[in-house]
Amino acid sequence: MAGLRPTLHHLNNSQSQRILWLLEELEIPYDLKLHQRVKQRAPLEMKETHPLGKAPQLETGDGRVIVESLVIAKYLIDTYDKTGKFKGDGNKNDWIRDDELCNLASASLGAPMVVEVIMTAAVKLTPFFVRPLISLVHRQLRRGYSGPELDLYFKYLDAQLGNQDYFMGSAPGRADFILSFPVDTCTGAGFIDLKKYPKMEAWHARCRERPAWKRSLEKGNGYDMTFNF
Ligand SMILES: N[C@@H](CCC(=O)N[C@@H](CS)C(=O)NCC(=O)O)C(=O)O
Repeated sequence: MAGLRPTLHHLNNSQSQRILWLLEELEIPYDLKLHQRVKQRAPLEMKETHPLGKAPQLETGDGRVIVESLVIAKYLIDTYDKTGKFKGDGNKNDWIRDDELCNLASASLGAPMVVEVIMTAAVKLTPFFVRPLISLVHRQLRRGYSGPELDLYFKYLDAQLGNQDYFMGSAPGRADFILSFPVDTCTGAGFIDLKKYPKMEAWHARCRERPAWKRSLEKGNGYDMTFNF
């Protein structure tokens, strides 16, 4: 299996950037198919490889197409990380912590983040004469739900880092790759101020300084998470 060359179907300004980053960290040969958003959505051609038509999609080289970022990241690390560099450095940095943080990133933190994404889009897309009303609803939702929830999860993540460089120890693990997307979204779109969470801010900067991250940006087709549409 490890001899087979995977292909990443990648979409600009999307969560598949974290899979591209992981592929660069693994330093394995892979093919990259770049897809470009059309009116913010994935192009129809992405349905040629998987009926959901979303990114990321990973073709394994033996004809299988894997979807869902958590599963793709697990497959890549299980298959290609032969030295265990990205599997956590032991003690409490084990698979339970990895799974907890990956699920927190996707399900728990994802919920208030999606509320912010939808309400931000709704405010921008509604005609100007109803915009004050939608803005009011957004502010109320932010005050009563998404704001406190995002703060809860970012505070928790800040504490989880402790004195570690990465969530899985001295090197990034699956949880770090997976968390990068909600953190990029929440900071890029201004849903949270990362300065309030100093360890998270340092972690974010540390991830962005990694040569593999920089290479992933060069190889991709854009990663603008500011939601300026
Ligand atoms: N749960 C999936 C989500 C896949 C997904 O929704 N991808 C977005 C990119 S962030 C997408 O393709 N959006 C374009 C569209 O739905 O048209 C995962 O973890 O990979």
